[in-house]
Amino acid sequence: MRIFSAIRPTGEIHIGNYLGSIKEWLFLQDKNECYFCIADLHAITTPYNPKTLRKNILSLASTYLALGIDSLFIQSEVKEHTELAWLINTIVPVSLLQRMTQFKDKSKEHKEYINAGLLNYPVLMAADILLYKSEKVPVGQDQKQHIEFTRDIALKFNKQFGETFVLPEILVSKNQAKIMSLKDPTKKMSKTGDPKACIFLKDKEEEIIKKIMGAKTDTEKIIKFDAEHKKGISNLLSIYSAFSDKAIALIEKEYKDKSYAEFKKDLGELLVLKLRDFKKKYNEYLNHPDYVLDVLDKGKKRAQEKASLTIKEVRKKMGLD
Ligand code: LTN
Repeated sequence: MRIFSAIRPTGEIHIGNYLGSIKEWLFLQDKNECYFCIADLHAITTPYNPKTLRKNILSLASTYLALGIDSLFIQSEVKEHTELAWLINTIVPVSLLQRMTQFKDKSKEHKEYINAGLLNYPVLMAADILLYKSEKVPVGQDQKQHIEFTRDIALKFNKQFGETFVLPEILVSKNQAKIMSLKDPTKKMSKTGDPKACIFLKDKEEEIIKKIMGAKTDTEKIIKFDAEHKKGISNLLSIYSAFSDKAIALIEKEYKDKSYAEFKKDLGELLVLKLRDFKKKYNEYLNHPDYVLDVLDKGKKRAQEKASLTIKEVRKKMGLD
């Protein structure tokens, strides 16, 4: 199967990102033709600092490599992405773009930064996906509308210019853990909220322990999964289970007569141990930028090979060649 996904190089990666998507990519990478992309052209549609963008890209690449993802490339280095985005722009109704949820949300969030790139964000995303004739796109539920948009555009193009694109499908993993904020377990863990509510992969060991010990739980003192009434402890159980590969029922049994404090202490130590290995590898990659650049260059060439074939086909169908 051909698979495409991307992540924007904005901010740090946290355990919610890791358990929610990256772990799944790792699994997919083994058995499929995968294209994983660092979406720098999407990152510049919201306010950002040009002085740190490149550093963020390399840091994100090092993070992925440390986690085992290596079918990696940088979006802006494969020019076919922008070319295809322009070409399909010409069949996209503006009203459709104006109705997209993310556009409306981001426009509210950055009132002074409502640029045409933000409006056209879904078009570039459709180009990312269609360029590789991707069949499946592993993303979070929040991206569902973008994938549906991509299908609609692919269908429209195929009708207008002849069968060209594969209609991609969203891939929602069954065993994907949705990790919630440690301070408000009704909300998703997020890199933009309270830093005490979020564990970043690069957090210091004492920070990890402190954040877990300070996580919100209920007053019942029973370690039991109940996503409705015991959201806090259920979230911690999910994290424990995902990092230990133990079933939640087994963990509940092991902690039957133990306190929340004991459970949190063990969870903190488990995370420290798991993330220690990651951080060691991450630092090695960060200290060897030549190696990282080489991986990205190979990724670029591999992506370009596929992308240029699609562009050729599209140009021909649209009468440009
Ligand atoms: N919009 C996505 C990132 C993204 C993407 C893509 C995901 C850019 N291009 C193509 C899947 C396929 C996000 O913010 N998570």
